[in-house]
Amino acid sequence: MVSYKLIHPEDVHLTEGNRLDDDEDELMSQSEGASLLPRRLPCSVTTALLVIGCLLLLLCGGWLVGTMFWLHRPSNLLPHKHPPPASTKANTSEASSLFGEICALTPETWRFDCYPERGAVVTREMCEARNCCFIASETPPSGRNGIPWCFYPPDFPSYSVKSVNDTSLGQKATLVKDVKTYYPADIMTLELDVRYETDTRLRVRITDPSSSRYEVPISIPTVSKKAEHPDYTVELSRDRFGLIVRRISTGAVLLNTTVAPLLYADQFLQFSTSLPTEFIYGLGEHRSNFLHDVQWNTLTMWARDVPPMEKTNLYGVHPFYLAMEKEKNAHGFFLLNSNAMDVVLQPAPALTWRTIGGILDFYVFLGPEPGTVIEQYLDVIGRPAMPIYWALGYHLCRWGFNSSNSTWEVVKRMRNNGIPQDVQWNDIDYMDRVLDFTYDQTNFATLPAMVKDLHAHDQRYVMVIDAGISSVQTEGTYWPYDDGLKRGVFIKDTEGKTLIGKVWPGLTAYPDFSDNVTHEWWFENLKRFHDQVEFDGLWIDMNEPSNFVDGSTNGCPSNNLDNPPYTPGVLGGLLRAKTVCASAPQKQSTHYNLHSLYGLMEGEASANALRRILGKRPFVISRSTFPSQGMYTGHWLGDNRSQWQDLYTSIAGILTFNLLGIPLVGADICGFSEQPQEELCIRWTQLGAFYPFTRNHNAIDMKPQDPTAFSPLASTAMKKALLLRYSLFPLLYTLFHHAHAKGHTVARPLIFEFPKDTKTYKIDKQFLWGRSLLVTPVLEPAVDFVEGYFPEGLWYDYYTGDAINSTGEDIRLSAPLDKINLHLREGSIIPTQTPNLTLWVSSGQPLHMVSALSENGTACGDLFWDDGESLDTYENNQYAYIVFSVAQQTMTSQVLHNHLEATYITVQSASFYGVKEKPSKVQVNSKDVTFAYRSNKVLTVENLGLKLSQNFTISWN
Ligand code: MIG
Repeated sequence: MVSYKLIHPEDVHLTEGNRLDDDEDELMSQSEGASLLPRRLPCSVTTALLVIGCLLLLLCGGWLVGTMFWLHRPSNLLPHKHPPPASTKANTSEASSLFGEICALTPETWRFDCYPERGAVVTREMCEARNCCFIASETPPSGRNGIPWCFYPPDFPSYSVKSVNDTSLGQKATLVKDVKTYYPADIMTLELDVRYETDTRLRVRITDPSSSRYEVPISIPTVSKKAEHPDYTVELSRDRFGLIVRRISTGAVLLNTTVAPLLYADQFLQFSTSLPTEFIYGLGEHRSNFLHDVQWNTLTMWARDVPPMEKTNLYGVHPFYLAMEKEKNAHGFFLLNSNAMDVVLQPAPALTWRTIGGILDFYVFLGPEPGTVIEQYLDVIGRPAMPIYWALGYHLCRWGFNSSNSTWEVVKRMRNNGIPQDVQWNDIDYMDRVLDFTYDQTNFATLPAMVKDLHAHDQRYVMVIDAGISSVQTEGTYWPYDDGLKRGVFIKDTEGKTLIGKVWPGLTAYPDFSDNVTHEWWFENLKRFHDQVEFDGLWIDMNEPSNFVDGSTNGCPSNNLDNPPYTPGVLGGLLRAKTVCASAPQKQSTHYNLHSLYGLMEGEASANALRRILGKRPFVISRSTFPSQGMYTGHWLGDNRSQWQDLYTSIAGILTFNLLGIPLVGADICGFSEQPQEELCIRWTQLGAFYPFTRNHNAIDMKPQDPTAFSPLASTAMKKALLLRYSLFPLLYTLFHHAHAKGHTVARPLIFEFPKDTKTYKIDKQFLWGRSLLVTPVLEPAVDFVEGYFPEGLWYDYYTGDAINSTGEDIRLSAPLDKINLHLREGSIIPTQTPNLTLWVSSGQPLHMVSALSENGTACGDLFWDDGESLDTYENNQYAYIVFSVAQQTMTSQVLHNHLEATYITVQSASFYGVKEKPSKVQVNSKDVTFAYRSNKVLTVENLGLKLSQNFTISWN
């Protein structure tokens, strides 16, 4: 009997308390021995070490850390000793009561749902027909989000391992089973392929060796050589197939799929794993806190047009999570699968992947820091594009400007008020009868002129393009449809007729972006429209794709794609809900498989078209997203509301998308639907000034909410926030460079910089830009203060240089209506710039260096600079890169790469926070200069006129 407790005998953690704060001190000291990462910024006491420290951090991003000191241990595929499986055919009452007792031994938190069908009130009969355990628990059978009443017994028929063979990358094994499950088309023989791709990356594929199945068509690295010193081991449980992946350095179990059976039927693929702790992040796109709730929380993935709400599938799909271990290491997990799926989190803690197609193809990333996990994930899916400079300016949009003149009016009001604005947008109301690639010749007659005027003011223009193409215009009057039809670019139904749905222009056809022919047609449409309106970037909306009718105007046929044996918990209950029929064939596969890739494929087509038309870095913002999207587009969080709650949840959304490789992300500032209060809009503009992508957007019929629409006091406060953002452009641009070059996050959760401090694990009311600028926004009405958490160490008020010496505590900060709190972490240097009304103008202005000295007087920072718009400047070496450091009372600037573009910039002033004593003299390049020293230990030197392209020193004593 007792042996049945051992459903997961390998995982010693399962029986222990899993809370991270248990034995914190002990864990701390254990992990510190093993880790090379200091708790503070790695600025060393001597200059030499300092430079190495800065270089390592900035150039290598921590890659070197962690790989050197672990001894190579041959990974093994150990046979596993398990209790013999009990009979599931309980013929006698004795046997069935035995079965009942076995079931009762499974703790509630470890029950893996055997009856996930929505709406089904599962009865004992239904459950036992599946050979599963039935125990009605106290909570009602809420199906998706409660303790399952019907769950797998430990001996549920599963695969066993028949043979294991070495391969050049690892091992292959055959998995077989002889009992079918309750879903049709069980695949009884599987191939398992374990690939030790790198020391920090494991890939596992489980496929059908007898026939090939759909695989996600994104390009991923191929590896030809097995990792030599993997940080992990892989063990195989043979009698009942399961995989256990451990981190060698700590023994932590990162993956243990023996906790529940593997199911692998044609349209039902499922496995579960224990999680080392309840600290789990990622799994977009969902509206939630940054830290996911593991209390029976099902997150369904299937691209869907719906205003964000909790616990529903939303616009994008990202089957990736980052998890923290007890030892405070991080790892990542990516299931490369695009079919509709449920991800079930339960308090064991454990996680179940339940997908209805494709194959099981997954990666484990060993980190061990949160940031390196993301780098490793982006090594697989692709790193984000370097944005064109003005992408980082202020964007103003609304649905319902209603005319080009009223759009233009707002632009002019912004200019007259001296409020920064780089980009003006239009929503669908610019179009003629909402037809893509047209504009309303009456109400938007002056659109081309407005765009010319924007360009004359170094401003840019972006307009929306929807996915659906009107299919009912008189033949010969609407080229996009006529020509698309000729070239066969539209998605067809199963009978080969163009599939017709309904969106804003009425009846529409949907371009099949999985076909290259469509990309060419898309390019030509954009080119033709660009000949009329010289737009600079694209907003691609409704690309889930969205449909006002379910499936098509003819519904969907009844077949196993439109009505699969199991449908994940998608909003609306059916795959066709508010989109096109799953059965629709597309060039590369069925819509069933490709649905959630629609936004990715349209994004790629759009970015490539812009490259060709403009010859510059493409700017595209997409609503629907999938892994790899960051290579082509940014994202906004969709149709939020003008509510304080939406202000708060936007932070989690932004942080999550930074983990998912789409750092160019923002929420609609001041809220999309509903009318924002002035106070909310001020606070939102302040927070929004720190979204990597900053756009104010508003729904039709709502009152104007641009910065000029409010009282002078309000618009002054908003202007102040935006000027602040513009002054930080050199820092933000540099952070995007690191995202592009190394896969770093831009808007960064505190846990990424302070993984040893468990108090940061839940924080989603504050965040960092990069490693050092802490943003603490006000998220509630009627307050003039805000509480923020300050990890242990010195922090400096960005505006004054006043120091806070935190022991790792919550600190109350003053936050009058016109202020957002910003703090600089000790040890950092950031480049800032005199702001102007556009980034183009700002970008020629002088720099101001702000250094926040650590306790021992050191700091480091860097700057990436190029012409802001040319393609592939980093790849083509057309950029400047400068590293700054402070040690022994000397700031040094070191030009590591020098491209002519940077020579026109000067460094005009430098401030040093935390200079303990008033210097007697200050020298710049060994010449005495005047300086100011304030009692709060801030040293400032001005009027420097230093060329950025030449090394310099500033020293004091
Ligand atoms: O069905 O284009 O999320 O930003 O303003 C609504 C009109 C279509 C949805 C987008 C929103 C945009 C709106 N669009």
